[in-house]
Amino acid sequence: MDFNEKFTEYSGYFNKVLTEFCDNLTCKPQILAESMRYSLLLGGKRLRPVLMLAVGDLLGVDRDKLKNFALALELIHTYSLVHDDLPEMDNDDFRRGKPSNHKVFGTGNAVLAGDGLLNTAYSVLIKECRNGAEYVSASEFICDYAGVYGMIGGQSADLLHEGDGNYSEETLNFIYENKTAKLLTAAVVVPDIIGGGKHFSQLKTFGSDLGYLFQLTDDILDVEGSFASLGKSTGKDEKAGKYTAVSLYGLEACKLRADVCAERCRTIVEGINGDGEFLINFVNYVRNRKN
Ligand code: GRG
Repeated sequence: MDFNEKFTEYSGYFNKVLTEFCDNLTCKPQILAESMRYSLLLGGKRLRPVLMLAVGDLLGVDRDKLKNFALALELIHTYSLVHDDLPEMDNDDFRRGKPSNHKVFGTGNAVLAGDGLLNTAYSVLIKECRNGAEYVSASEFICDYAGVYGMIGGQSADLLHEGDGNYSEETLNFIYENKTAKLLTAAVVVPDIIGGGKHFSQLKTFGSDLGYLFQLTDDILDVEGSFASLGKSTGKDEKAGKYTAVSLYGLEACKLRADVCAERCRTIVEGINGDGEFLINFVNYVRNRKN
């Protein structure tokens, strides 16, 4: 199977899990379930679930053991996008090429849809904890990395420094590491925790490097990408005077940094016993992505 076929196989498996979850979402009033479903089924790339399943395959961890962790992570990721698009945050009218949640359901409902997605993710994780100590550890890891010492902390720093024009490289790294890299790190570390934790530190570093690479390519795409391929507005960072890796290092230096980061990721995968071909191609895909 080539990379695209394998990617489609992983995302197809996950989309079935997600569709079943959406079909069983019967909360009332109807608008709550509808707005949660809207953002979940808007057509995301499912990068985090795909990564989790692929690392599971590399380590020999059954995907049935991972599917609810992948679901929880995608629920958390989707809530973060719904809240990030709000006028009080990044103020984006489009997401994945379609109107953002608040443009369809209104700001109040979008806040609640995000809250509902996050809260339900924790219900899913708490249920997983009944399966044993390693499931508790994996759930704890996701909570920590999505929370105030993770993604929320990164978003808070981003909001705090918005409009500063420029700030230290250290602050920029803090934002990227927490806002972007921590959820990707959770995706690759959870299969290892479930599988016995043999490659914990290698995979933590892989997640951190992959997250930085992802954010670098995000900054590059904001300059070089198009609405047609990204499904969201471009050129926003420069217009808003936002400090990014591109404004700090320049476009070409950013590309070089992305290359170095991708190489570090590939080296880590090569150091793990097993078939790492898909993950190496995943790194190349993130480096060269157009959306
Ligand atoms: C609101 C707590 C809170 C956090 C928001 C999502 C986010 C954190 C910020 C968005 C800004 C941004 C561009 C972050 C980079 C990483 C990211 C989450 C990109 C979008 O992820 P993809 O490409 O999205 O995986 P799809 O649509 O494919 O699911």
